[in-house]
Amino acid sequence: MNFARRLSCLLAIPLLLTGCSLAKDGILFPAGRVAAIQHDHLVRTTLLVMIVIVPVFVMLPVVLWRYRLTRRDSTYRPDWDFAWPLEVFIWGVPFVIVGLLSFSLWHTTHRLDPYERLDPAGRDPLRIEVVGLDWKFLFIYPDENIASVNELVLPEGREVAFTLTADGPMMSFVVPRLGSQIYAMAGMETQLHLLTDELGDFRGMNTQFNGRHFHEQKFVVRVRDDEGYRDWIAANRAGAPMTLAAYARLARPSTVARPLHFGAVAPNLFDRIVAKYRPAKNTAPMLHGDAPHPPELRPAAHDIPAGAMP
Ligand SMILES: [Cu+2]
Repeated sequence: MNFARRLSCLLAIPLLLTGCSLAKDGILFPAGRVAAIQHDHLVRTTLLVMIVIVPVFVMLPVVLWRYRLTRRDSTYRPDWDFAWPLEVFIWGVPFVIVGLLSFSLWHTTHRLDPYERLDPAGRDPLRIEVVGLDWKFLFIYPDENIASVNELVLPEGREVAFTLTADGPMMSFVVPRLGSQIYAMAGMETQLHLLTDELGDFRGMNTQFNGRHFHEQKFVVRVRDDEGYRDWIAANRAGAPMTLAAYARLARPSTVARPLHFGAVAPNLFDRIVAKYRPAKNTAPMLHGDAPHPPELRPAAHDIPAGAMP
């Protein structure tokens, strides 16, 4: 293989590696306000760091070639030890870049505080309660009194205020195209605010390893216009109610083949799930006495078939 062909093969590698992004998924294709800010931050950071990386990667082979052992005519200055302009350049550029990166990161981090409201008009956000289960996600719409499993439908352009918890091990709730990574833990509540600005179906998942069926803990996020959202709510109402017994069954480690829909939700279900991991009142915190116990954990015997839920 000649040099040119070898070089073109080498250049093809990064091209092949971009294969994953051709699916138009992930942070490079933001579909919401938060993801857009994260995307811009990523691009800005990459460009800033390129100021250092590109010259190094270009000059390293050039210098190696120019001062190679077999070359006799390059200038060689053994007495050289210090030069102010060079020192200022070598230390000054990284200093300025680190400063800019710090400022950019500080600024972006504060803009992306998941507890902060996003809607500039201050309209009421849509409230959704998320419960991370082994190995599915339960979404409760408290204002609509409905719930779904592994299907999250959001109205376009409306701020969504999530409250998250887990009933089992720690979960990491991620919808890459909405820019949303946040952890959920048993007995605790986390908040997350998102604003969608593109219609479509997006991939969501748990990225915190939680056992055997971890890779199946995925869900679909459907961003719909107001009419589509209303239709989904209406269709969802036909589902069976999510009683405490139905929830207890759902919470057992298992996977669901298709999204499930529930037409009503037991009162304060989310708060009950969070409270389950708190010691009962008037009980010494470390004593287990009559404190509620976490659900029994055992491997999934079989998948719950869709529609089999009461
Ligand atoms: Cu925590």
